[in-house]
Amino acid sequence: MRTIIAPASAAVKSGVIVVRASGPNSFELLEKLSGKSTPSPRHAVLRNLFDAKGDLIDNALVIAFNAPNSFTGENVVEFHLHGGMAILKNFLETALETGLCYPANPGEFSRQAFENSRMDLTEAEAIADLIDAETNAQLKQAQKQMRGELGALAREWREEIISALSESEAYIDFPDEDLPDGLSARASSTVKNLIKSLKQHIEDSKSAQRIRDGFSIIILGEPNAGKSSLLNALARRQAAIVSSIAGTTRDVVEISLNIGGNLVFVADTAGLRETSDEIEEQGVKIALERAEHSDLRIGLAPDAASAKEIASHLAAGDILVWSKSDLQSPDYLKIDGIDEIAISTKNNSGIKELEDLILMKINTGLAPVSAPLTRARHVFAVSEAIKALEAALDAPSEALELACEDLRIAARALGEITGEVGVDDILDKIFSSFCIGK
Ligand SMILES: Nc1nc2c(ncn2[C@@H]2O[C@H](COP(=O)(O)OP(=O)(O)OP(=O)(O)O)[C@@H](O)[C@H]2O)c(=O)[nH]1
Ligand SMILES: [Mg+2]
Repeated sequence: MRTIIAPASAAVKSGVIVVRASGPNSFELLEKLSGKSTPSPRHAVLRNLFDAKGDLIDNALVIAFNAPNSFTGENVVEFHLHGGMAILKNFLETALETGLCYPANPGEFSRQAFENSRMDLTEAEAIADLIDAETNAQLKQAQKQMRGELGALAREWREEIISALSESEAYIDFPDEDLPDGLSARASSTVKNLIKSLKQHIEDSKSAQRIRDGFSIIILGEPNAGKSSLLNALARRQAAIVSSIAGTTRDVVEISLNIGGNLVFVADTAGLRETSDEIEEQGVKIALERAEHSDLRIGLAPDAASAKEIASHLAAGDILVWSKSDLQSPDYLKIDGIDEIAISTKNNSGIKELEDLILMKINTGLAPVSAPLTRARHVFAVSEAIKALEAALDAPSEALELACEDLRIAARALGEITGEVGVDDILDKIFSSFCIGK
């Protein structure tokens, strides 16, 4: 393990900047910079730190943590410097000049912690999510994962497969016994139950990923329906251009909002119509494509003809909004599963009601679940495991070995969630998405 160093707090002018060194040389580094011995672990002490010429860099608070009782599992020293840019620059240059340490790569501290079994991959990801969290829902979810809920569940699933596997392998090892048809009744019932629960988790993961990545809403409607006006009303600022010229919005204009503690993205789009304008046509195409992948569609229409048209792009659970209610009253279509509401951005009526309705939809779509799969990586691993488990159930009765191999594949896929069967390039990819100093 190499010794690494990087600011652990933002490297901006501030009261204090914390620089962290981690690895076998960290104590020697502290001794070299301070000219004194390493203080007893976990005790904050003041030390003068000097550069190579013997000039004072800073009088800093330092804390040493001895392996394995540190964040990374290595010897760690935290240098709490006065938060000035010249101090930080001098300090880092001097530290690197000693040849005792290297600048840390993104995520390298967490990687050390992972390599030293201080945490599994899901917990490392949770730290990244915790730091990135901007809403309360994101924070709660990251805290859950940091407590190891997902890691524990993944291990439990893996153990169930391994028990089914060892039971089946016993038949192969003792061929004198009567071979069951395929997996034994007990093993296949374990596998069947597991598939059910894995599928349920994939279903639930949609909610978890929406919490982490944001809930997406798209506004659709014919040109001039008032889409950009609605976006601006929700944003409470002039986010998109509004004009009486049909075809004003051509690209997707997206804003982020915090609605009821949830991260929500609202996208305004080009008005839907047949057009000979190449750019507008592209805008319409993009709007329709995005609508399919959005969590909620708001169809906007000022009159019955355009309401009927826009309703064809909506699905159950979506909202049909009658716009410009100051000009005409709505003639509700009363389609099953579609909520309808009338608004006017001109006199600000119905906006609050629409926001309440949106929040209700978000809350149903974001119901927190226990130990959720929060990343595409987790969902992929679970899907691979399901495929392999289904193959194990389908294996021909005379080929118990094949079924066992499928079980092994499933166990390996689930092991990737916690990193127990880590492939180096996967680990590189995950940790490099973290920031430096994490
Ligand atoms: N009376 C009235 N006019 C409105 C209302 N909302 C929007 N408008 C007007 O309708 C026109 C079009 O509004 P936009 O918000 O630009 O409509 P849009 O759907 O974004 O239009 P495109 O970007 O061209 O697709 C503008 O002149 C707005 O001032 C409303 O509630 N009442
Ligand atoms: Mg517009």
